[in-house]
Amino acid sequence: MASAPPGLQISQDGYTLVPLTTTLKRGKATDFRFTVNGPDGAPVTRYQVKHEKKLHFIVVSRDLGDFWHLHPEEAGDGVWSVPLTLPDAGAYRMFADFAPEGGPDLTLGADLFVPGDYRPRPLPPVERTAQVDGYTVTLAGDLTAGQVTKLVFTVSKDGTPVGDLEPYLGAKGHLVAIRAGDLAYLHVHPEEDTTAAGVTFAASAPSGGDYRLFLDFKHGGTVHTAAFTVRSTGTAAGHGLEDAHPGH
Ligand SMILES: [Cu+2]
Repeated sequence: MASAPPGLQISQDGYTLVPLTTTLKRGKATDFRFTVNGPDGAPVTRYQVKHEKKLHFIVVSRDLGDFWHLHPEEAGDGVWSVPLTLPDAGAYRMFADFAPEGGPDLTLGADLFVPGDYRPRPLPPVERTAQVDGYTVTLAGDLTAGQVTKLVFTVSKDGTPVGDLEPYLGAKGHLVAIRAGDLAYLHVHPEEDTTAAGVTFAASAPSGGDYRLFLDFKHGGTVHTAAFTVRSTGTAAGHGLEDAHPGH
């Protein structure tokens, strides 16, 4: 059996994600804590550094309308701690993206909940351009099921390409891609750019269907996040998702 895409499991290869709480109060700043327990059952304390950090912590609302990319601090004894405020009621997915020392690259996922009246938002339509904080970000390239493809993002402001993006996590940008419907987490790798104006990634979609892409880039000392809905072509996993989106 082919292995599942990352992010769908709370436990894999002997490593288990253990949130110390999974229910948060709406709008309340929380010291969110979790451990990754290893094959011996104890919290992992030694990690490899990937993209300048030992652990990348992503939270999305399950409707993919909200996204956070945070870097928790080690509070000691393998306990990770991060300030987290979830503004709306609903269901959320947390991801821990890491590699234990001597262990595999893993992305484990767990659900979080905020009680209250919940109105899920529809996935935004497929678009090549996104606006964020006064920047316009344009996407070139496509996702194709079962193939590695290049995605190139160009950032501009007031109609002029931004040529002086600042390094963020060891590259000119950081990309997280998540499949709509089950929140599978794609492995995406930054590529060395041959052109100054673009930020390039190599991505591989496990199936056809819709994905939400979150590009973090740094400019003016601030990290900005541009989000795109992208439809992957092809049917590597055989879903026939085209029929599930009448009107698109
Ligand atoms: Cu990170």
